Amino acid sequence: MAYYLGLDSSTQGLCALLIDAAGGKVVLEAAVNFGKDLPEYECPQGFLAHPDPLVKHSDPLLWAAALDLLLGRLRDQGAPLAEVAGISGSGQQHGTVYLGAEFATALDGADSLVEAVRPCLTRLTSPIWMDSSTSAECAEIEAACGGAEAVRRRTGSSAIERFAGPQIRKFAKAEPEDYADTGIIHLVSSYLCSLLIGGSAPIDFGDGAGMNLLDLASGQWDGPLLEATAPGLGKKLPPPVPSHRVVGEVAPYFQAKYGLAKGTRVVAWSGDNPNSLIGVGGWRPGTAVISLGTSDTFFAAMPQPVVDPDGYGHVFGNPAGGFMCLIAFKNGSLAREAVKEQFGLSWKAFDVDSFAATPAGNNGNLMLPYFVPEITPLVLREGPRYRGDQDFLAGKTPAARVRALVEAQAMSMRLHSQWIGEKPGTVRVTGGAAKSDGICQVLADVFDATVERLETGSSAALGAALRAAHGVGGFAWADLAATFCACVPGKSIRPLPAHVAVYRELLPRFAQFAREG
Ligand code: XUL
Repeated sequence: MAYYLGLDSSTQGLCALLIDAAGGKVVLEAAVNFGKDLPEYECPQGFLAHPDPLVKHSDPLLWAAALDLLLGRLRDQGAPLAEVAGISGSGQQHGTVYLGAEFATALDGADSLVEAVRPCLTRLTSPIWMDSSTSAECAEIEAACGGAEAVRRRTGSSAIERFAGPQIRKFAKAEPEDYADTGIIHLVSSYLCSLLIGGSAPIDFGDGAGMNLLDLASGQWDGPLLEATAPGLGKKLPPPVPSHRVVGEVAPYFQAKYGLAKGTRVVAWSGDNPNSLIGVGGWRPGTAVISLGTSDTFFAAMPQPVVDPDGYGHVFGNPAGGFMCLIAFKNGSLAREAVKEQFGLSWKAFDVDSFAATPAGNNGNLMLPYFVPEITPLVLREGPRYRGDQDFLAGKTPAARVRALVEAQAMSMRLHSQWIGEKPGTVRVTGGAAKSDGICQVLADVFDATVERLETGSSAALGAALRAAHGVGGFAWADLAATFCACVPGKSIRPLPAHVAVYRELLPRFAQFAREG
């Protein structure tokens, strides 16, 4: 029997999912929570405390410790590790790890991953995707490379605070000696992949595109951007490779300690969003994915790397080939919870009753739900804005406020995803709020697309396991998606033509309000 293992190192933990690809079954799952299981690293929510709220770093040793702990748990649970044929993984995007050149052989003869990595670190902490402290560096990089649009055209994104390039520049400027001592800079994904193969692993196109350094057209590091970012950077980055590439075999360390078989192949790791695209079955254009979480995200496979003229969306490599877009909205569950709390509503009152009590289009009552500063569109002055009748403005109609919020979230996603060119025929919705029929009906009507719902809780880990099965076992994407990413039967929601017409008319008015907002 050949099993495939997917690992997912997210902001707050590391989890594993083992599949039997031929049998079409998830065999087992296991997880480590950074705060609960490894409190000594002082990252209860996945990052270290820092007096500047814009700075968010984590401890790269924590991620190494978690890998040892998780594999130990799998072994102790009796997971058939000796029968694993292939492994791949997922890492939170954009985080960087700074190491000396000796990292490539650090695992030889080591007793633990932490002890192997510790002497190699040239920077003790790793900036992660939540860091937004590099606005100056973004401006410098854009100025040196012909402006935001030029950077966008080449890399798929404007220079973005959390992306690896601006973060590397900040380090090179602030600590030039430590930067000079740095022989290899890894992403979280390629760092953990390196540990598994006992060498320095390449960076895949999926995660590499989140660095402001990869030329999307050629799949190579972009010379002028490397130069604008930091001195000698080209020599410190691992080579970029397609995401399906087998990059090595598990190191003897993992054979001796956890019983993985010699010859177990490792497929390049990728970022959590590219992995999730695969894990929810969105590998080919036509199906978009909306993940309703703390932040909401919209992502979809794209045949061509078109870029967002407004600069909010990102283009990453699609692990199944081609490209994917990703658009993130900060006011997701955060805003839904704020409205629920404001009116003391139960989830039933929010999710069900509010939609029954109000019509599609909400009698023209509109909201811009900026409970926290928004990134898409960029709105720094927080606080929701309202437009509508007296009772609505006075907050006397809680159901209308709920509908206004959900319609605003859906219309904003529709407006800010139009640049990808293709209107999806199907939208797959995941995350906590996907259980609400009311929210899903609004999404179906605003997008004029069938909404399908998925049960997968760990889409990134599943995506990684499916990528291992594809890259090592040769399983076809269509077969893997049909088996592992089927939508929940009887839970799909079709658009209602009368509602579709209402939103078609409302959308320009909402767009105008958002522009004035
Ligand atoms: C995407 C992003 C996050 C991280 C962490 O650009 O910053 O989704 O990948 O999940």
